[in-house]
Amino acid sequence: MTIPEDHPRYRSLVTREHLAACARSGIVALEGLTAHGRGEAFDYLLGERTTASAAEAERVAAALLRRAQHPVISVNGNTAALAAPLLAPLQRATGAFVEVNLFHRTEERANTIAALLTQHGVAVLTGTPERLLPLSHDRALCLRDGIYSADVVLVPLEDGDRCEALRAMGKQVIAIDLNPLSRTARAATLTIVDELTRALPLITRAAETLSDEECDYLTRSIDNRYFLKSALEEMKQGLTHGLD
Ligand code: PTJ
Repeated sequence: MTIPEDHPRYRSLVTREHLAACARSGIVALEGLTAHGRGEAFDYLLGERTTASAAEAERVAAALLRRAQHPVISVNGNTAALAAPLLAPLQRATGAFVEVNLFHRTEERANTIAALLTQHGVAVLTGTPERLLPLSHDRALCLRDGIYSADVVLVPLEDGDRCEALRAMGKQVIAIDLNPLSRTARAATLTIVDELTRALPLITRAAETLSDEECDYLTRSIDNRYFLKSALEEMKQGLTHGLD
């Protein structure tokens, strides 16, 4: 259908149409549509904007990626559908590897997503995935030279057990998750409570502009609970004053 540009929820409706089309072409898992709906609900409470604490977290994320020896951006179906054009600039600014890692994994989906990313100028890691993470589902499958060897992993938008497994392996994990109460958000080294397509350009910009000294300073001690509490505080304000 054609969505009228003057509809008050134009951007949201266009995004939903796009995700539905990506579900039909196999990029997004059907379950990914419900995950998106949950994200939208939290974003409403944030006022659909980047809060000051999220902007701060985005600078810390940029610093972590810049300081990493082997940074990897893990991409799932929703991330590819929503943000494929935003990943190549982030990869250039941080030198991160990009690996496709899926919960609802089929080889066909993984290849379709890798092809989409490549079309958008992303250098996607290739190879034969091995069951290298201590998980009983297919997110365990990853590349030895990719996520398995990473010291810093950026995991946009996912469920929590892999984040916990990566942390247990001694890796630093940066999550982008609109739900500050999710397992991922709580287990990560650093959680950015912001919408993915707002967050990625801000991380890229910070990675391009931070000095080495600023990166050292920002990564010296990271208080994830502060970022989660700040996001919850913003959401409480959204609930309290939503009708003012
Ligand atoms: O592509 P696959 O097969 O790997 O599957 C990906 C999904 C997203 C289906 C899978 O990882 C999943 O089920 O995730 P969850 O457990 O629903 O977690 C997704 C989290 O991302 C939720 O906490 C949402 O609030 C949040 N979220 C959804 N959309 C966005 C978001 N956070 C930031 N930006 C968004 N656009």
